[in-house]
Amino acid sequence: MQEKNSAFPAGFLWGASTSAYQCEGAAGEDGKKASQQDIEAAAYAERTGFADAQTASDHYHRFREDIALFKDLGLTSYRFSIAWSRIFPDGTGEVNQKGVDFYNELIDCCIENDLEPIVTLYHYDLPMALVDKYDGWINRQVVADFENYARFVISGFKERVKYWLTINEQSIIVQFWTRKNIIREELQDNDQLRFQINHHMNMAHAIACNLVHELVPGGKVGPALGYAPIYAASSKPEDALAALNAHDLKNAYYLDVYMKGFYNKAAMTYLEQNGLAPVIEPGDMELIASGKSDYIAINYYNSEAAEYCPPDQPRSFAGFNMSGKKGEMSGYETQPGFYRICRNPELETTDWDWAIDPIGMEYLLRDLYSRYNVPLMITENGLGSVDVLTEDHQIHDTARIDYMKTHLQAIKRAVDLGVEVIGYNPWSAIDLLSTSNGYHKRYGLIYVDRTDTELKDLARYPKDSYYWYQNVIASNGTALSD
Ligand code: BGP
Repeated sequence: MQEKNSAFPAGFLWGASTSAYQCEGAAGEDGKKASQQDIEAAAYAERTGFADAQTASDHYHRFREDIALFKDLGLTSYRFSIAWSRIFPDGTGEVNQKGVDFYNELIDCCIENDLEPIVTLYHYDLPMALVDKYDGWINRQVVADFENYARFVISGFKERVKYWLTINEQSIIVQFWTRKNIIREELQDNDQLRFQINHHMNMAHAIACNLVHELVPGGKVGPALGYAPIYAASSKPEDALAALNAHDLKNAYYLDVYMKGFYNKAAMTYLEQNGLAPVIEPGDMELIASGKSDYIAINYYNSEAAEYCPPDQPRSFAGFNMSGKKGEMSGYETQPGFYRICRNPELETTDWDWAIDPIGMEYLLRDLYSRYNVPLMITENGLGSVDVLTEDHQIHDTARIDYMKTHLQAIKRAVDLGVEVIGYNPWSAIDLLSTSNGYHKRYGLIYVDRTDTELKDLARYPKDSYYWYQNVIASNGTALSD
């Protein structure tokens, strides 16, 4: 239990998160060209009827109004991403000054309102021009083009941005690679490419770390990893081993690269034995080892469970629930002879079958701090739900409050045991385009009045969770023990 009236550490960053293509809109405006997510979201909208990224939450035009609401909420940080194709519409070459101006204004506005900007360099939205030119992240050329983009952005904003995040959720990109990238159909059966893309991202990550250290006075940089702690499905030793295998391939495979500069041995051996390992060229690992992360940022929504999987099973990657009806998960990741992810019967889930596990937050913070001993930051955490706007413009999102409260209490317990947690940036600051369910599935502390099919007036209405979080922040967390 949390100690009564115990405050969070001084300077703790009380924030909230968004990503560019999910909230900005203006997808083809002021010189910006399409990103692969603009194209992917349009195709998905066509198939499903969910919204696309063209207008999204119109943050591009309304960021001042949004930031004023963040200020009233009491936020002290705002995590957002930069759209590469707003800066370099073709991925490389000509800079789009209007795109640079937008982020200059956004960053200035954060600072004027006492919000620490936390900037993600890449959140799934590769310029489509680079996909057309050379298949995007599949091709090593992307690493040099990312360096050019990252150097430009980091140099430009270095005086005002101290906290940088490199690439959002490499682990999720591996699992859902055809949703997070546009991949030609004839390549989609080649699972090795998932890990090749990730290898290129590891190089890009290291380059970005080095650039921040070279260019930003006092700069801090880290990955933003999608992370689920993995429990054994039972106390059978073979399930415990399966959970360890799953941890190695789904978590340590990324974190060891970021924090130790090499690939987790057991995970890499499994990939090699199964023809999935990335091609590593001379010099790659030296580059990767040179990029040091100052902190680990974690996007945490749910924990997972793993069980023994016999070697004769067919391989599959993560399934998903598209319907928002409990129990309609399409499947679970199966790595033959290594592990199978399974439902954890001990935990309640969201309507999208994501296990709700506040203790998992405490578990992962403790575990990561013991393993890597660097400060930790939460850059996503939140509850996706169908929110209802009442006639008098209220949103009674009590389940979200409960979710955030229990997860923050878990963070505090980890802090009380000595874990250095420097910030909490829940997903999401405002309602925005879900990666899977348009505006049907909302996460925001602030409601955006639009639906998938109707833009309406895009007015902003604080939800009950906004006022609850405001109280938590004003008390520096002591209100969590009430
Ligand atoms: C994370 C992503 C976010 C966000 C969130 C919720 O994986 O970094 O971009 O969308 O998940 O996912 P969804 O929108 O599919 O519910």
